[in-house]
Amino acid sequence: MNSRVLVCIPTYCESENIARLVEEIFSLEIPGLEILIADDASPDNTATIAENLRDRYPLLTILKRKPPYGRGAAGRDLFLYALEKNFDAAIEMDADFSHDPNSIPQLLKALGNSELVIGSRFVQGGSDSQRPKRRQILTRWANFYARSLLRISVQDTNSGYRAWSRKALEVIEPQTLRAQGPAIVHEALYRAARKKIRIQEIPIRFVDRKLGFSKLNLGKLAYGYFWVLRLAVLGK
Ligand SMILES: Nc1nc2c(ncn2[C@@H]2O[C@H](COP(=O)(O)OP(=O)(O)OP(=O)(O)O)[C@@H](O)[C@H]2O)c(=O)[nH]1
Ligand SMILES: [Mg+2]
Repeated sequence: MNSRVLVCIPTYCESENIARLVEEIFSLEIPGLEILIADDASPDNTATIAENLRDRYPLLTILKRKPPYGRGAAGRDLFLYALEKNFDAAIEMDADFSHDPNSIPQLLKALGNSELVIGSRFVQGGSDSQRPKRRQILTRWANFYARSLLRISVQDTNSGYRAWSRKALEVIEPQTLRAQGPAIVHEALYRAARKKIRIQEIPIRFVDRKLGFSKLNLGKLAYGYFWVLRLAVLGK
């Protein structure tokens, strides 16, 4: 029997990206693959655009989220759906094409001999060379900060491009994840590492978004740093 894989995509104002992303993922023709989009009432009609694709792609589901909104809360709902619907694996990725959908087969292949696979910019063969230098430095610094404080021997702790086995998802207990913002990537990884989940990194080429706008701002960045510190101090 083929395993069932859920590609989990949080969206806020991704109207210019979402249709092509869904098309590209389904064109990979991976047996057992479904897509779940968790949208936070995007005013640019991202959810409606996605819903209109359902005639062509019945294996696409759209979760129109209610408050509390946020990347973290959406991520938690995506994981919970994967567990509730008994998927064997879940892939989380951004909607802005910074994560190349063509890496999905490699992520799934690597999941064959590990429990959590991270698409990494900082292992051999990976890259983050196309974004403005300022953004690259910011990411490097945030990564150094998280690795040191959380004592996780993963090269790219910030990556939101990951494949989770069902076991790894169960172990992190998504229902109790608390970060509302992007720091959910650290919270989830921290739990997986503490529970001795087998983690593997594979190289990805990370590129800047071409369409739409970044939702990362100073407030979210500061909140992320605070969250990592909080995790390191409290251990949960
Ligand atoms: N549901 C939901 N999704 C969000 C929210 N904020 C961001 N996202 C999605 O999360 C993914 C990552 O967001 P981006 O805005 O690209 O942020 P980023 O990748 O951390 O930052 P950049 O490198 O500047 O693009 C994208 O798919 C966004 O649409 C949110 O509040 N709710
Ligand atoms: Mg992005």
